[in-house]
Amino acid sequence: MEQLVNQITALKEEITAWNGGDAETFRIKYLGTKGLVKTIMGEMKNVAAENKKEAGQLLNEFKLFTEAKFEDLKAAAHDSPPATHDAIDLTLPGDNLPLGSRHPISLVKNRIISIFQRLGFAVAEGPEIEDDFHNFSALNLPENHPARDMQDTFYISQNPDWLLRTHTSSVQVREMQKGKLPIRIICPGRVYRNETISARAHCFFHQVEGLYIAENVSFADLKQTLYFFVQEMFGATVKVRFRPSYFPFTEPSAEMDISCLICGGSGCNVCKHTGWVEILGCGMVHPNVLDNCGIDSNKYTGFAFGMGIERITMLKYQIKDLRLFSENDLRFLKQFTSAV
Ligand code: 2NL
Repeated sequence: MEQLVNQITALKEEITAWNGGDAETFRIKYLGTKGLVKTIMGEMKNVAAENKKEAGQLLNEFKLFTEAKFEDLKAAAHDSPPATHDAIDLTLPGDNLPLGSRHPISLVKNRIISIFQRLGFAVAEGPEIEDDFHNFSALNLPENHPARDMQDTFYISQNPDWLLRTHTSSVQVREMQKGKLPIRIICPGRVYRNETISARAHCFFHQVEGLYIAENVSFADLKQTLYFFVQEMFGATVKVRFRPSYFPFTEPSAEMDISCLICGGSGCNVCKHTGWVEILGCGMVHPNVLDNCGIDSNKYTGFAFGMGIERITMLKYQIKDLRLFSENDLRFLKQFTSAV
């Protein structure tokens, strides 16, 4: 055993100091079928039974050591120019490093953020793994509401109370619970819904929600804020309209349309010949939601809205298939090299 240890130590020193030639010469000498590694492996049969385990480990470690040295020699040969290489021309320009570009979702998200920041909205963020209260209960979604259904929500199997957030409203609930008023925030982030993937649906997407709570906040404030937003986002000539809608967390609720960017309102395929395209949902925060989050609904009112960033991006760039956003095809991504 002692002899084996000594032999291996000596061989390791020899290998570390190796300058006997190229990687192939090394391989033949140490790792070939008649190489020294094979030979020394043969020593196993002379090792006493009680030392076999230790010897086996030693030999194995030695083999790995030798193989690593072989890989190093190969890599070094690859990195260094052949001996006959001409002198390097230091006057040549360097290699260009390819520049990346921002993802279109990031570009549009940043644009949305900067528009709302000019109106005094701060950005708030929160966890993507949420509990039932922040994602559903606080938002006036009754226990048996279909949105809680397994079909829509990804639940975390470890704990039936945990789920992947289905909207960033949960971040706004957390802000409201802090109790610092007034609140004027937007919440960008990734959200998850259990949908079959297609050109129009994905199991995750990105959202920006907004919330403004203070005394005397009215629906007129909501309309003007969102009108300002679309003008900054899509241009001064864009028109808006509000249609009545329903969300459990707002009352009254509305959906906002903008005049079709493609045909300007005269009717085309994009707007399905209506002249209008839907871009977001909104409404006055339901008093139950304020109460659930510890805010006095007799004193305070607020408005809220939510939009899908993918949807805004598709409208802005006329992108027809949602899957392009998550496939990471450079031919697609390279088209967005400048800021929006
Ligand atoms: C949509 C519609 C909406 C909200 C989100 C909200 C949040 C709180 C309280 C009340 Cl904390 N409302 N958010 C309100 C109306 C619509 O989203 O279509 N999103 C993609």
